[in-house]
Amino acid sequence: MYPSFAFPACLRLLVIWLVHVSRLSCDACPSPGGDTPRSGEELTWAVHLNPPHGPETAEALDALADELSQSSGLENRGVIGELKDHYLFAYVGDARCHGDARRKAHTLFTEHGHVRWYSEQKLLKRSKRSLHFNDPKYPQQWHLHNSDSPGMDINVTGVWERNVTGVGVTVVVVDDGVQHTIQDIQPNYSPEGSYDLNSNDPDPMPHPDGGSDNHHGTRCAGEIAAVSNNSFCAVGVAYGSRIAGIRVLDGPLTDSMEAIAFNKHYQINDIYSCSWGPDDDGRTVDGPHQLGKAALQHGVIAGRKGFGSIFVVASGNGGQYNDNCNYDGYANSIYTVTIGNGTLLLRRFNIFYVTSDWDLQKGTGCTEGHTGTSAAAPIAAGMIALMLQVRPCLTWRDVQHIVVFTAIRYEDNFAAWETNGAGFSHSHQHGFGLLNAWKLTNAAKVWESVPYLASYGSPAFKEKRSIPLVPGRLELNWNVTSSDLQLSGMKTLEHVAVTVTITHPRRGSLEIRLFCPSGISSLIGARRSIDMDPSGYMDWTFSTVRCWGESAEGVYKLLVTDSGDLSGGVLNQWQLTLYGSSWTPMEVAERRRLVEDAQGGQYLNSNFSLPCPPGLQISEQEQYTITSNTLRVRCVCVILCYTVLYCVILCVCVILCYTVCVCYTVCVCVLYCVCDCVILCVLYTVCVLYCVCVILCYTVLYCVCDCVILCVCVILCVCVCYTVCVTVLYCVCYTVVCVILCVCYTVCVTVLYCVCVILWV
Ligand SMILES: *[C@@H]1O[C@H](CO)[C@@H](O)[C@H](O)[C@H]1NC(C)=O
Ligand SMILES: *[C@@H]1O[C@H](CO)[C@@H](O)[C@H](O)[C@H]1NC(C)=O
Ligand SMILES: *[C@@H]1O[C@H](CO)[C@@H](O)[C@H](O)[C@H]1NC(C)=O
Ligand SMILES: *[C@@H]1O[C@H](CO)[C@@H](O)[C@H](O)[C@H]1NC(C)=O
Ligand SMILES: *[C@@H]1O[C@H](CO)[C@@H](O)[C@H](O)[C@H]1NC(C)=O
Ligand SMILES: *[C@@H]1O[C@H](CO)[C@@H](O)[C@H](O)[C@H]1NC(C)=O
Ligand SMILES: [Ca+2]
Ligand SMILES: [Ca+2]
Repeated sequence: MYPSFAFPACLRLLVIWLVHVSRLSCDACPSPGGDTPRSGEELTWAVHLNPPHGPETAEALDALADELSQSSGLENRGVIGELKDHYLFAYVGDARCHGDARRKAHTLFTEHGHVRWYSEQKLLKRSKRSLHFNDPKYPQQWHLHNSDSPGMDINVTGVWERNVTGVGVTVVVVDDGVQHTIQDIQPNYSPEGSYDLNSNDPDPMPHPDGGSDNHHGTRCAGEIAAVSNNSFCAVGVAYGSRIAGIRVLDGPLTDSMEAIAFNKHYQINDIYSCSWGPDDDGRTVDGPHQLGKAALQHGVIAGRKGFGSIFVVASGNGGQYNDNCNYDGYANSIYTVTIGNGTLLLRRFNIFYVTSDWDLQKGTGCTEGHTGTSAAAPIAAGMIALMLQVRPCLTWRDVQHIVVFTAIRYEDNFAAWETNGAGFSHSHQHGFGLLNAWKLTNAAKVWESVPYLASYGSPAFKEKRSIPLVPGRLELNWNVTSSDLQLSGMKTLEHVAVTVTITHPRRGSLEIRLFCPSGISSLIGARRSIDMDPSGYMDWTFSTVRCWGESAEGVYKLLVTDSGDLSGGVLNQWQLTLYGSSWTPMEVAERRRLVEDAQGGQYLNSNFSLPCPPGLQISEQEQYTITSNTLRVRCVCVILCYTVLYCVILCVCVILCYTVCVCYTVCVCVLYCVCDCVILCVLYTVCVLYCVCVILCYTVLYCVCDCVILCVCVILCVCVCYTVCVTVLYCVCYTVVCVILCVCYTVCVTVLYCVCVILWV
C-alpha cells in the first residue's frame, strides 16, 4: 500500500480554480431589492463639512470628521486631495447590508448640523466599461474572471485596468508550431523571436498532419496573448505582449535541438513557455541532457540582457500514476518555474479552457477544449509577462522568489500543507499554491533584486551502503557548517539538490526523503508502483524547494527506504548541493512584509517605480551544435561548399590547364612553327637548293643533253644535210655528169654518125 499522495517537491504552482457556486445568503440585513451591489464595490461618501464656530483650521476639521465618523460608524478616509474641507467616509461591512447603510447615512448626513453637502461616490463607470470585451468567448474564460467563486481565478482584471497587459514583453511558445496568421494572434505575433527548428526556417507555422494534430502550440499562444476586444474568440492573459513561436516538437527531438530552442533569440524572447516534457507515465526518469542543461544555464546567465530568460515548464499530467515531477529533469531544474494543474481537481471538475486554435484542419481559430497542465503553464507565462512589464529588470531568480512569496495556499482534501522555517507553505500536491496576477504584479513593482546566487556543494560521498527493506532504512547525514558556507556567503536556501547513484533491481520501490536543518522533510523520490526499471539511478539529481528562505547551516539528512520485495539496493554515491543567497532569514522576513504591504495596489496605481539597471548588451551568438536538421543542412552546406569548391578548383584547373594548354599549344605552335619554319626554311632551302641543284643539274644535264642532243641533232642535221647535200650534190653531179655524158655521147655519136655518114656517103 502506497501513500496516496506521493507528490513532488519542486517549484510547482497551481493555476486551477474550482468552479463551485456558493451563493451567500443575506439574512442579517435583507437587501432592499434590485440594487444589490456586487462584491468588491465599496460604499463611500464625499462630505463637505461646515466647520464649527471659530477659526477654520485643519485640526478643527479633522476633529469634526472624527466625531462624525464615530457617530455614524463610517470610516474616515481623510481629506479628498487638495479640497481641504471635503472628507471621504466609507462603509466597511458586509456588502449585503449596503441598502441599510445607505439609508442610515442619508438620514445622518441630512440631519447633521455641520454637513454642508454630501454625495455618495459612484464607481467610475469609465474604468468599468474598459473591461467589457467584445470577444465572444471572453465570458467563458473563467480562469480570467470568476464571479461565481471569486478567488478561483488568476485575478487579472484589476491588473489590466491599470494598463498592465504585458506591453514590451515577448513570450515564446516552444512547441509544435504557432499559426500566427489567425486573427487572435497575428497582431501580437513576433516574427523576430520565432524559429522553426524542425524545418530550419524562420517561420514556425504548424504543418497540418493527419496523425498528430499540431494545434497545441497555437492554443498555448492564444492563452498567453490572444488579442482582446477584436470580436473574435478569446482574450489572452497578457494580451498586450508579443508572442513568438519555436517549432521543435513536430519531428524527432534531439538534445541539441532542445538546447537551441532554449536559447533561440534570447535577447528578444523574455519568457519561454514549454508545455511538454518527458513521458510522465509513472516510469520514465528523464530530463534535459548535457546540452539542454547547458542551454538552460546559459539562458539564465546571458538571456534577457543578463537578467535571465524565464523558463516556464509544465509539471506534466502524470499525477494519476503517482508520478512526481522530480523524475522530470525539466521540472526538477533550478532554472525553471514549474506549473502543475492539480490532477485531482481537474478530474473532478472537468474544466476546459477557451483559447485560440489553428484553422489549418477543420479548426475554426477558436476552441473550448484545451486542458491539462499544458494549459496551465502558458497562463503562468502570461502572468510573468505582466510582472516583467511592471518591472523589466527582474532576474530569473527574482521571478522565482516573487512566485514563492505570493502564491496562495489552497486548501482541499488532498493537499497536506506544511509551513517551513521561513514561513512559506508548501504541499507536495500543489507546490506553493495558486498564482495570482494581482499579487505578482504588486510584488514585482516593489521588488529589488535578490543578491547573487550562491551555491555550496558537499564532497561526493562514496558510500556503497546497502539499502535494507522496510522497516529498515538507510540514513545519511551531512553537517554543513558556517565555515563551509563562508566562501560563497550563503545564508539562506533556495533550491536544495541531492545527486545520487543507486543500483536497485526495481527502482520504483524506493522512497527518498531529504530533511533540511529546520527539520522539514521533502519527499524528493516517491515510490512509483509501475516503475520496474532495473538500472536504478545513475547520477540523478533530485531537488526540493521546501526549504526556501530557511537558514542554510546545519545537518541535512538523506533517508532511503525500500518497500519492495526485492532486496539488493545499494547507494553507491551521494552529493548535496545547496543554492541560495546572502540574504539572512531576517532579510527574507523583511521582504515578505514589504510584499504584503504592497498588495493594496498603491504602488501599481501610482507612477512609483524603482530604478532599473539597463542590463548588458549581449549579442545573439549562433550555436554550433548538431541536430539531425542542422546535420542535414550542414551536409547540404558541405556538399554545396564542396561542389562550389570543386567547381572553382575545376574552373581554376581548367583555366590553368587551358592556359597552360594554350601556352603550351602556343609555345608548341610557335615552336612548331619556328621548327616548322626552320625545318621549312631548311627544307625549303634544301629543297630550293636541291631543286635549284636538281634544276640546275637537270638544266645543266638537260642543257648538256640538249646540247648533246642538239649537237647530235646538229650533227645529225649536218649529217643529213651533208648526206642530202652530198646526195643532192651527187645527184646533181651525177645528173650533170650524166647529162653531160649523154650530151657528149649523143654529140659524139651524132658527130661520129654524121662523120661516118659523110664518109660513107
Ligand atoms: C471594446 O470595443 C468596444 C467597441 O467595439 C468598446 O466600446 C469598448 O470600450 C472596448 N473595450 C475595451 C476594453 O477596450
Ligand atoms: C484581486 O484584485 C483586486 C484588484 O483588482 C484586489 O483588490 C484584490 O485584493 C485581489 N484579490 C486577491 C486575492 O489578490
Ligand atoms: C491606460 O492607457 C490609456 C491609453 O493609453 C489611458 O487613456 C489611461 O489613462 C491609462 N490608464 C491608467 C490607469 O494608466
Ligand atoms: C491535469 O489535467 C488533466 C486534464 O484534466 C488531467 O488529465 C491530468 O491528470 C492533470 N494532471 C496533473 C498533474 O494535475
Ligand atoms: C555541526 O558542525 C558544527 C561546527 O563544527 C558543530 O558546532 C555542530 O555541533 C555540528 N552539528 C552536529 C549535529 O554534529
Ligand atoms: C504620472 O506621471 C505623469 C507624467 O509623467 C503625470 O502627468 C501624472 O501626474 C503622474 N501621476 C501620478 C499619480 O503621480
Ligand atoms: Ca516552417
Ligand atoms: Ca480575441
